[in-house]
Amino acid sequence: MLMHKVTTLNQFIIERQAEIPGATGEFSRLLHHVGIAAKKVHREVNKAGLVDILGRVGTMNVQGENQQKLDVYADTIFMDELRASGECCGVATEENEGVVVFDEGGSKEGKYVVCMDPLDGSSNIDANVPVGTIFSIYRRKSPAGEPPVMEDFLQAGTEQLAAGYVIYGSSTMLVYTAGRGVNGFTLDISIGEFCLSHPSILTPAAGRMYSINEGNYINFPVGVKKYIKYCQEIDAASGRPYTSRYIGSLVADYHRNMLYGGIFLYPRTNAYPEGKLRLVYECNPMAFIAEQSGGIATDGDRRVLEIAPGSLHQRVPFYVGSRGMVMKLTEFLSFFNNI
Ligand code: AHM
Ligand code: MG
Repeated sequence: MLMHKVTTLNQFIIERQAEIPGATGEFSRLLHHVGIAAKKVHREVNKAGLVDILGRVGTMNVQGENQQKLDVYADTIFMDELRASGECCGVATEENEGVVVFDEGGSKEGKYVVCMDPLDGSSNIDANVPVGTIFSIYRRKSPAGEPPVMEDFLQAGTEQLAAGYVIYGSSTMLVYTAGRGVNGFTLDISIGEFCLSHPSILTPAAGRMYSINEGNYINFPVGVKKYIKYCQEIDAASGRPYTSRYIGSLVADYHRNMLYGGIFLYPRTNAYPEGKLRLVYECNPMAFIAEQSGGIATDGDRRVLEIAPGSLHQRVPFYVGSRGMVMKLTEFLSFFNNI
């Protein structure tokens, strides 16, 4: 019988490490631990309906949103694994107001900091809708051996060493980039390993799907309203009308659009005058992946990766996806001065 060669995430990380000049095993070890945490969260997400882990835990996160039990669980798991790696000196997550400093053992000497949303889209959990983990890895600016400082976490997205997401969907996938393309790994539960299933992902330049919460239409900037109407117009030559698809779970919406070609939009609204999504641990990692797969990410005025973050939980408008679609949107936005 012909056997296919399977590349596991760990093999892949090690092989890639050898290709990067000056890379050490530390970075690989960190990614390895991200993979372990992802498997643990996968396990809990999959049995969530069977045990009393669903539902709100009763506390609010720093943004005043109800925390769900799985949010708390995922936050703890990732935190524990990153601490255990010994390579990470601190973490910023959606669930914690400030940064969490790891000052025990080797962690103090860790060269890296991680920014993450441990379980994005958690309001969907009760309905069995895909949720995701989003992460971003930076090299610290402060000297190793000392506690990390805010500057380590507030670096522009262009400084990311690696970024990725895990989607807990019909199968669980880990997708990441370390600046040399985007690769996707599907969790094979029979062997408990993430296996390379989507090598060198490139998003179509001309997509045909748009994803936006149209319930907020009245509050959108004029350029976004006009762009939505443009997507809905009939024009056989350019494949319009486009298809509207919106799950309300960033990782799932983004992942589908990246594979099929599309644009995801979260503009400023009345409820979220700065935009809803968080620059540091939601938009920047997705933007890095988008660019590495041939797409674009903008806040309407600026390349997302070049925005200097002012605070950990800063929100920005977010437009990401296929190059042709995002370019067209920005034409509309600039024509109407992005207001
Ligand atoms: P969360 O971090 O509280 O889960 O919120 C982020 C989520 C994203 O996954 C998704 O893109 C967005 O919120 C959906 O927002 P809305 O329900 O306003 O359309
Ligand atoms: Mg989130």
